[in-house]
Amino acid sequence: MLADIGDRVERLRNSQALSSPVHDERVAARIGTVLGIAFLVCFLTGVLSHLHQHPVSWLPLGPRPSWAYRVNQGVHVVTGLACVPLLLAKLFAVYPNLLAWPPVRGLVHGLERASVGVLVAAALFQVSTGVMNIYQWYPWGFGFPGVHWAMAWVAIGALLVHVAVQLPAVRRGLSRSSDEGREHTDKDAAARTRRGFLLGTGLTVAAVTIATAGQTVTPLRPLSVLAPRRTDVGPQGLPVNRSAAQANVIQSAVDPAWVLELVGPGGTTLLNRAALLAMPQHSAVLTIACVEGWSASAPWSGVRVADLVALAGGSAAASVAVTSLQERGTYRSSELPAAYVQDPDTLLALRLKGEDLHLEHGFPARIMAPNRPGVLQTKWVARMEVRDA
Ligand SMILES: Nc1nc2c(c(=O)[nH]1)N[C@H]1C(S)=C(S)[C@@H](COP(=O)(O)O)O[C@H]1N2
Ligand SMILES: [Mo]
Repeated sequence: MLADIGDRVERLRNSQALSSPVHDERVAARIGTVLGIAFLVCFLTGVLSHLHQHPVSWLPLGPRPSWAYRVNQGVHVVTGLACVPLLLAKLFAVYPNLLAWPPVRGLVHGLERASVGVLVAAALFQVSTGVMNIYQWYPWGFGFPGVHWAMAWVAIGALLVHVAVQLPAVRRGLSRSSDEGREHTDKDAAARTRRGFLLGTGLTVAAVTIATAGQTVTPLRPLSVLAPRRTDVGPQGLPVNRSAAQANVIQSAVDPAWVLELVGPGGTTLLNRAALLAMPQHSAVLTIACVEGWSASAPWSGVRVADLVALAGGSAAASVAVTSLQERGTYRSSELPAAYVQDPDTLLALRLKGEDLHLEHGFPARIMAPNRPGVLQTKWVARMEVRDA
């Protein structure tokens, strides 16, 4: 019975339908190397993004350089999207190997096969949920960031095992030119097919990159046919991520009785918009750099957070906990570590491009700081609590 299945699988594997010069160690090694590098860069930028959002004492990420998070996140999304065609091409190059019979030859081989299964599943999960997140389509019932973070470790672990096991094959594959053919008769045709497949994969990666990178690289904007966001479209010429209606703040944000509740060692101060506008105003070109890859810079102005901290009686070592009028949702609150608080460009922004802040961009007041993930640029601020170290 088993032998029978084995025979059939073997016949299928060797059949004309499955045979292609593309199912070749050289093709797999080349695509695999590029995929491995893209995956690793995507992983590392993902870890950095996570540490920006969940600060740790051993890696103090600060407000400078101001462009770092935007570049990090652009690279994360670009390399993640590049992994989609690379992963599909790699799977196509090697899939007859997945049909090898018997499927498991002993313990080590079994573990190696299992790690490939985990790798393929985790990589497909990461790229597909990542793409769905960029397009803000959430058909699942779990919180995206937590699961994406956990699965990244599963994927990178399986990748390291896979690379270690396959290193000899990768070396062999890379050292042989993809032109030399094994079969004499159709050697040239096979080499041409392999070259064409590699070229096609490369062009697909380039096309995906060009068609999406314009959401942050302005000169590429006209070519960004696949990018979900145009960074110059929206109220005051900026995109909106979470709208006032989605956050359920349409009424509370325009209530004339709105005051900022500023809590600190010196007690609680209530400041309305007029009082905030009467304080020294500071302007800076600041960037919204969304985790989803798009970013947009504009001139913002408002009160320096450091000035508010001083007013509340906080020291230079104080951090600030920010809470929004928004009553529910992960991004209704954020924390400004001391390094951000002390940066002269960290603002409680009241105006954008010389106009009052649009409701969609966080009216009456929002946090804007350099080198900060978009998710932490809290809109519709209600309360700031100064916490001295
Ligand atoms: N209160 C609140 N602030 C928020 C969010 C939110 O969901 N609630 N979303 C954040 C995210 S994910 C981004 S990218 C920026 C987008 O700012 P914008 O809509 O002004 O472009 O706002 C941030 N501020
Ligand atoms: Mo965002």
